[in-house]
Amino acid sequence: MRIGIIGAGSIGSLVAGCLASTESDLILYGRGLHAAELMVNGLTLSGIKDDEINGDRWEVIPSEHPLPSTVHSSCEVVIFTGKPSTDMEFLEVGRHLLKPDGIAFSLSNGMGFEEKMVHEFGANRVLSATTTHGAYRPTPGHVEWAGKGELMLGSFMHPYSFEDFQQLLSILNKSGLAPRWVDDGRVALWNKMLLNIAINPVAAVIGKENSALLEPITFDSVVALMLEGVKIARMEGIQLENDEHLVNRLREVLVQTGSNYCSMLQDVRAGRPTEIEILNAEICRRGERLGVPTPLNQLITSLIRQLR
Ligand code: KPL
Repeated sequence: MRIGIIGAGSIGSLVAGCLASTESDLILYGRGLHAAELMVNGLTLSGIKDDEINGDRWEVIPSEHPLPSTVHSSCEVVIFTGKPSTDMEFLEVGRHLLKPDGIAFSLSNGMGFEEKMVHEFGANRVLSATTTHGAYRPTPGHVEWAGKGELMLGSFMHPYSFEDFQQLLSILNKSGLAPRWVDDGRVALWNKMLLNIAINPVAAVIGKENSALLEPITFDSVVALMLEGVKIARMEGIQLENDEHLVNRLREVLVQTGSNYCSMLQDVRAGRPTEIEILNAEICRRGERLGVPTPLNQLITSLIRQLR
């Protein structure tokens, strides 16, 4: 099976590094020094798994180069693992790589990209997916697998079942990425979204690790932000667990990731664009469409926009 990974950053390189131990054929699309390292010297993987993967294990397409015609319509699966500002470029690369009956999914945080994929490729070629694996890049060509999570895959608009993706799930399983099929992938997407809209912007504003959000007054604000999103999800017909369960899950994640500096805080500190537009701003947009006010998400969105 040929798999294209579009956006070979931390998570993309982790996925590629894990898939390298399977029989899959890999194409990576990335930018800058990191992509150059992946192409010439390969990848050093450390943390949960230590490995050295040779640069000839995959074909790297640097974003600075034109897309080669040799890889046109060659991938059975395309996995998007990139940042929001590059959506259009990524979709174009996906269109170039995917076979006419290929399947696409994204492991990025936030919501809205699945709809864009559906628009681009068709509803029956898009799955919803999320991951709780944690990874960062200490240096170009090196990825630290910091937290072992799982990779959830499920139906987005087209109702698929586990049996339809046995080969892909078995490759992902062999790779160590701990795949789990969920019948309604949209619920999994929303569950991750709810955690990210609550934790990420507040941790980014106060500039502290996740455990600081467990302080009672801060925790109440974090919960209130999440519950605005819960309302939107339910109005969209998503069957979530009850509020008490969702709040307990939020607390649990804050405890489990207590020493983490969340991705939005890392982006703010590095001067990179944040994911606010596909997280809290997306909640506001959906609220506007439904006529549901989302004042806390609006407030935190404008605070984060001003942190740039
Ligand atoms: O997904 C995360 C992130 O940092 O983006 C959480 C779960 C909040 C962990 O830090």
